[in-house]
Amino acid sequence: MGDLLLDDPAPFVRRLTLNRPEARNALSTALLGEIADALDAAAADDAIRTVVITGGPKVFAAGADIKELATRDVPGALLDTRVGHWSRVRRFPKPLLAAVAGFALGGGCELAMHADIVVAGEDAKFGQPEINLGIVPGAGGTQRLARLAGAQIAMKLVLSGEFLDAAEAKQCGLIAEIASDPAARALDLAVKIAAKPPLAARLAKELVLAARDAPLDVGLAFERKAFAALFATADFKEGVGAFLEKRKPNFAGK
Ligand code: DAK
Repeated sequence: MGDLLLDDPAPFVRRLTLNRPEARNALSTALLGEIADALDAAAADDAIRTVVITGGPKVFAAGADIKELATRDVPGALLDTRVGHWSRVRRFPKPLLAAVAGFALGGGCELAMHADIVVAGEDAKFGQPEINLGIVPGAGGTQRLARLAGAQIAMKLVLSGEFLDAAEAKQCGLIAEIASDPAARALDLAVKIAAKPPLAARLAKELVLAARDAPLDVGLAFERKAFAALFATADFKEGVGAFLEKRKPNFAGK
């Protein structure tokens, strides 16, 4: 079996399962490349509307592969192919969910933060312990953690290497939900989202990301345009028609 397992557990839903238990799902460059390739493929496939990424029952991902990092020098870090892999993960345009059980550390926490919705198990632990290795987070950890959880929590994690448990992660807004079975709950949400009109879902994702990253005026202008554009879609007619005819909508993504 490979380090990344792909399956489609429900119509329109693809699941990516990290499968390097012997290395605690450490994100080797090869594995990160496989994740980026899988997301690119899902982005290009009309039969996929949402993606769920998950790990094992005890570890989501323990970060970059420290054995690989051990040989890194400055030019190697600057020219690292990982940078391109991470930007492909970041550009994935469809709703991306993460189901986190156990440890999500370093690059593993950064991977979870690339998801649009994170569902965590009660035993989940989030951290950016790179400081213990003499480095800092390199895949957006300092920036995303500060934006999602606030500067105080980001400072605490990045400077001390301490972890947040699931309840703390929920309280500071790092995750959406805690569930007894995070994989099942994330799949449940993915199925629900996959039944929504895909064009509206993609724009909704972009808009909420803009709320985090762009000034309010820019975000509001973008929302007005996206809102108007969606009136031109067949899915809008289908949604309204289904409501008026008291039936379930069937969205085609057109
Ligand atoms: N890399 C490689 N191997 C790992 C690993 C990792 N991150 N984490 C665990 N392993 C391996 C261990 O070496 C051990 O291997 P063997 O000795 O059996 O050969 C095996 O997995 C089991 O590990 P443990 O015995 O430690 O397992 P436990 O269940 O007791 O503990 C743990 C699980 C996840 C709490 C612990 O393993 C742990 O603390 N792991 C390290 C976590 C960590 O420090 N993560 C930060 C890594 S640095 C970049 C962008 C981003 C990054 C880099 C570059 N660019 C854009 C250039 C990111 C950097 C990082 O994430």
